Amino acid sequence: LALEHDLRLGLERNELVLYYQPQWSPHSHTTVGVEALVRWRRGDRMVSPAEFIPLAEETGLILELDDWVVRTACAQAKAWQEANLPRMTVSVNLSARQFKNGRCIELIREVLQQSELEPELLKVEVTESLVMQNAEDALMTMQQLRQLGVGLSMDDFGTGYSSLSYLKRFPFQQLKIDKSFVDNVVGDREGAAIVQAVIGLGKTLGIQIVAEGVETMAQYNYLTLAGCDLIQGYFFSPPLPVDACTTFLQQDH
Ligand code: G
Ligand code: G
Ligand code: NA
Ligand code: MN
Repeated sequence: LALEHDLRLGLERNELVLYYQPQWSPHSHTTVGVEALVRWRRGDRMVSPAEFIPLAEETGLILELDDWVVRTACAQAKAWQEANLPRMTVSVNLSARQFKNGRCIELIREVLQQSELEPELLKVEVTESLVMQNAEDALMTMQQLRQLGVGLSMDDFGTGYSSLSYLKRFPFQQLKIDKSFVDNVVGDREGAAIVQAVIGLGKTLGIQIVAEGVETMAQYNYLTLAGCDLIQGYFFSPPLPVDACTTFLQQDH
């Protein structure tokens, strides 16, 4: 396959880049974290991971790709710290494949050691559907990550089929309300009620709540008033190339 061949070469030729999307705390009025999102600079085009992650997963290239993502994100977080920026977490997305076979444990242990990043500053985002594929294995991997001191975030919350009891059973410190719910908080009573219930649940269980895909002032105001802990989305900032993100973080405090 041409695309597979190109992606393999792309990895070797350093054509992959990480963008970073700031996460804003309305409470402290600072950026307290970033999510690393991979892009592929293919010729003069920026290719979205939606186009190549599925292929990478089919072919096994995802292991190398995730490896690169974790190393790059941790090194960058460490560099920001050494540049005396405020403490900031960095979140990475891991594929199901990396997560299920527990391979990510060794990878993350090694990368934390090499980068000398405090484990607490790394968060691993896991989707609901991934957890559901094999709950027992996923739980074991999560417990091992927690033992390393790494944070766990449930991504795309509300889009899968997980029961609410999973929130209690799995050691998540953070839950990300999917954009599809954020889209409906303004002017939709039921949409607003769902989001408020999730925020309330987070408070009760001691889980930090992040709203994803916040695009408008009205959404921002609503979510902030409802007690949402962190805001992520175009309203605050799109995912940024590393230099633009550094500038953003310097101006932000
Ligand atoms: O940034 P964007 O909206 O284009 O991302 C599209 C999808 O790709 C999202 O579901 C996101 O979670 C996923 N994604 C982004 N970066 C990574 C990555 O580094 N690894 C994996 N496995 N998925 C990623
Ligand atoms: O699946 P995951 O939640 O990791 O992916 C987040 C995706 O959402 C990324 O591809 C990112 O580029 C995108 N994104 C981030 N903020 C916004 C936003 O405000 N609006 C839209 N439409 N997409 C966003
Ligand atoms: Na994510
Ligand atoms: Mn998400």
